[in-house]
Amino acid sequence: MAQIIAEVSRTFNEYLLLPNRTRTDCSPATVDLRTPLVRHFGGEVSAIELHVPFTSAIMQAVGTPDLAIALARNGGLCFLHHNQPVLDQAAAVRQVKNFKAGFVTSDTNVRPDDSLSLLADVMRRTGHSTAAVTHDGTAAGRLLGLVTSRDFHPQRHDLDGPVSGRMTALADLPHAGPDVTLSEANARLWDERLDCLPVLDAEGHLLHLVFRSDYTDNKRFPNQVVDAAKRLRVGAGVNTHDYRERVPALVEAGADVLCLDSSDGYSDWQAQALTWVKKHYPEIPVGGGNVVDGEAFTFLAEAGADFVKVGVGGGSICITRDQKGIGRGQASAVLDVCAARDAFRERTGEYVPICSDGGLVHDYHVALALAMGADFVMMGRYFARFDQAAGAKLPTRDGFVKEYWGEGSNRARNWQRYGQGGQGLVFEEGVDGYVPYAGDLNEGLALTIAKLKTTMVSCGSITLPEFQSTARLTLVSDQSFQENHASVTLRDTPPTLT
Ligand code: RVP
Repeated sequence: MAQIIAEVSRTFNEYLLLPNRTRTDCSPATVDLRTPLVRHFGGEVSAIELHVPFTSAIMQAVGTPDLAIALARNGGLCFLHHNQPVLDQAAAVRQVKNFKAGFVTSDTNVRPDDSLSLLADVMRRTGHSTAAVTHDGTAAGRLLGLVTSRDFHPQRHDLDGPVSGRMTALADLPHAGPDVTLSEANARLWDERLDCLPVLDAEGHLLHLVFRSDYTDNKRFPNQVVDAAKRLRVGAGVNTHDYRERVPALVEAGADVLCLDSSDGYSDWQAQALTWVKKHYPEIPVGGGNVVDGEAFTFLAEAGADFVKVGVGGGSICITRDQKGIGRGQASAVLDVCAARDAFRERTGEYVPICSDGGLVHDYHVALALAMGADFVMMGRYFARFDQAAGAKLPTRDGFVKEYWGEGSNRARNWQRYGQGGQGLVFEEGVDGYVPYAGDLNEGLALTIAKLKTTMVSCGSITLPEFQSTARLTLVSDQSFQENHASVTLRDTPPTLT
């Protein structure tokens, strides 16, 4: 007969934090959100630390190089998805690793014989007013000159004429060589009163542009997560099917960490893949999951997982529970797995971080997941709402939305994530829909971080380990849950609708 687990499966909405005494040294300015990403010996520092406990979901609708750059600059990490050809995923990783703050890869490029009207079209499309003129019209072509929107006027110049007639030719253009540092480039922008400094390789091919308007940009992100060479860190998803081809390409491209991503990670396939990665690429950390109980955590930790992802069926686009009757309330899953993580540390001396993945609906759910013991969270819906995410931004009657679809939906058809017998995706485990558009990641994430810090301050904590060891949680009844929300007629709600 089946074993019945006596404990009810609970989710984040069923809990609240009690305030603890707030000491005078507790303030949002003193809260430190650093957290370990990968396995390490207790008492030591993890080889990769996040500066804020946020990672983005391994999903087509979410991860892009732009999102990875923005998230790493804010202290978190993006896992670029593997539901794409190996070469495309490796190219995306390379794009993030090649990003140099202040050094921009030109996206507005023309050839010298292109017409001014074509140049105007390109500028309209990219929204940028400085174009590189290269021999082949690409961002890496031999630089012949620069042309800006100030160099031509539709009423004064023949738009059928060539770009070369209005550009500033390379001979008259201050430029720098490949070894220039950002501070040297910035100094030249000011000393020589330039708006833009092209950086060229030894053969004269364009590498980057440095703009005066980006001067302060670097100072905006004191929390960046970077590797030893000061390049932004980025993660990459892998599956248990093509890892023998995918992992080498991702490592070669410079991925900092991998994650085996499956809707059910408690499997021999996952243990075999972990063993293979550890044998062939011992230097690259690799996480495993997803799991929902301590037994499965211990299985993956013993197989070598460097972190373990928790969550089955709680994702906002996920219908696995409806379709297969499999899953567990996310709060119960996190609590159970974290207890197993602590027991594993007691037994082996090794700390294997836990990621709470999916089902975080409100910002305060992040605080609950962390208080329950998660080391970091992974979110899909949350990040899908931002400009930097992959889904298209679409207008509706009430404003803008972004597309967001599950990896188990017909749109993504990520059959490798869903063990349906190796015959492709037989039935959907995810839906395809929309989320409200939320603008720029930099602003949205700052707000969520601000809320997390003030929650921790109320709980009398200034570090995540302190928060986890001192947090007091209470279960809420349905009735008391109603009190979470405002109970007046809101000023912006038309009275007829109440
Ligand atoms: P959410 O943040 O609630 O949108 O959940 C995102 C998580 O949902 C992902 O990280 C993944 O674990 C899971 N997911 C992704 N696709 C699907 C699906 O189609 N069922 N589920």
